[in-house]
Amino acid sequence: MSRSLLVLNGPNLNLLGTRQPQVYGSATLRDVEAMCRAKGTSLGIDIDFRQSNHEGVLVDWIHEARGRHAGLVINAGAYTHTSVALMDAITSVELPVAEVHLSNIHKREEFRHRSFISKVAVGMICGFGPIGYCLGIEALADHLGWRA
Ligand code: CA2
Repeated sequence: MSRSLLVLNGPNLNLLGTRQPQVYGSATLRDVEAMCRAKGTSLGIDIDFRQSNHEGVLVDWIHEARGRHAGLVINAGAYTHTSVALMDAITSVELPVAEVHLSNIHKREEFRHRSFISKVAVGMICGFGPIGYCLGIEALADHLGWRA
């Protein structure tokens, strides 16, 4: 398997940097993508970075990741807290997953404390803003036994 990771973003993350900066910071999704690509380059990893507002599209992309990517970094947005479909898709492809959230979901409303993604992820990083994506890439690279 080539050194390639899929970085998936769920609903409303296309709005990053345009609203609610007190919660999600001022970086745009393009900024986050640039950070992920820089981290990938430094570790010799190809990064496929995507965002969709549609649950079924995210499910399709997870299915397509099998055989193309060695693992997934995912911020599923609000689907984190609701989507059995995303959880099942991750289980079905048998790829290691690093779950990422910009905000500390455990400091926030009760409904954000439950994550269906955490049940099938290797681990989860939350509360550190966009750097969390870079930490997720590094953590997966280590999990996969890749060395820079
Ligand atoms: O903290 C995170 O990364 C979240 O996954 C973000 C989701 C939220 O539903 C999760 O509970 C935690 C929301 C993403 C929405 O992003 C926006 C960004 C700017 C303006 C409006 C929404």
